[in-house]
Amino acid sequence: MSETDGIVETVNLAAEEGRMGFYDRAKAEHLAPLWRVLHGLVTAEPKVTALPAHFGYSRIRPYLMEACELIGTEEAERRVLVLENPGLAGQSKITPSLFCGLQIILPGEIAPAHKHVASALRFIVEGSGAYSAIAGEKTMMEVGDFVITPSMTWHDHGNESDAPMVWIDGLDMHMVNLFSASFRENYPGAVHPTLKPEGATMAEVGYNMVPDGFRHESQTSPIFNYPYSRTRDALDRMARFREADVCHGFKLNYINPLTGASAMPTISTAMRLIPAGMVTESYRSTAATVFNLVEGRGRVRVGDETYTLEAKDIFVVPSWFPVVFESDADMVLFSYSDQVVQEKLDFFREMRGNA
Ligand code: GTQ
Repeated sequence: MSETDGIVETVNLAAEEGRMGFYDRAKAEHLAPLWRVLHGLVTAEPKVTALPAHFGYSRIRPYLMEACELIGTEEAERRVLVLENPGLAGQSKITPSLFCGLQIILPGEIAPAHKHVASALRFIVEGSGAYSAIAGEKTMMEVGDFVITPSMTWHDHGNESDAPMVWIDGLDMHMVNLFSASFRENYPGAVHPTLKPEGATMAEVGYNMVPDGFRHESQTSPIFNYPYSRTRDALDRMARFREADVCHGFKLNYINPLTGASAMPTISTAMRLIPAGMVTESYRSTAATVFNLVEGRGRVRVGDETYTLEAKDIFVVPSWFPVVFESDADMVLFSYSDQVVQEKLDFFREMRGNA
């Protein structure tokens, strides 16, 4: 990409020679001619720098185990291997707006308490019996659970089981940093004191009822663990009487039960079931999306790439890349994306089929 790739097509290139002196003098005042860059800034179609990518869990897992031998959670604060988009190397980005990491925590370890403006989601990939403590309430985590750490909320993680626990960390930190709005604090002590018994929040807001006078100021859902057992059950029952969407199969979006809005204000989250034998119609949208295959087997086509998927694999569909799923055995896929932000800002766009 050269400096003038964005030059407006009507600009007379021969005449530009005579304007160079002006451009140089303007530059000294930190002024630049828009007509030399405009069409690189306001493009006719999305200029996508991220690439499709597939992270096979069986290939990655040994690196997570090796990291455990090399560094502890106290020293690292969070023992995470960042999944980097090959088109965005060195930026800790899975897409321009989203972070994706795999965090591993061994029996007896604690990831110390801290809080930050960035919101985080955990999606459990391996193990059981580790907990996340969020604002003083613990939740035990199982494979397929979707757990939320809202903005500026104290959180620590611990593993009380006898096996390693691995989860996906999805964060919106790159959105926060785009606006130079990041703050972080470490808690004085490894763990935050317990303020509520386990299951308290689920009792308050998890049964389509709320305590009289219940108040919740945050835009993030008060529910911070959406257990897989319930999600899976809902998908199963839905698949018995609804038609599958030709592009998405059976797709359920995670919502804030108090408002019906996205469970997190900055990250859209969903779980879908693509029944065995289904080949979806091509779909593309401006929402860059990270997927994790929870169960099942099949393939996904992202642009010109085809990936064979095994359970626990992660893959990325960048903005505006067409995606097609081919399911061999009932595929259950978790996804997170920046769709909700684009919708709020009125620029989300999607295209179904090859239209
Ligand atoms: O668990 O708080 O992967 O703050 C990156 C930043 C995890 C966390 C990450 C974080 C966390």
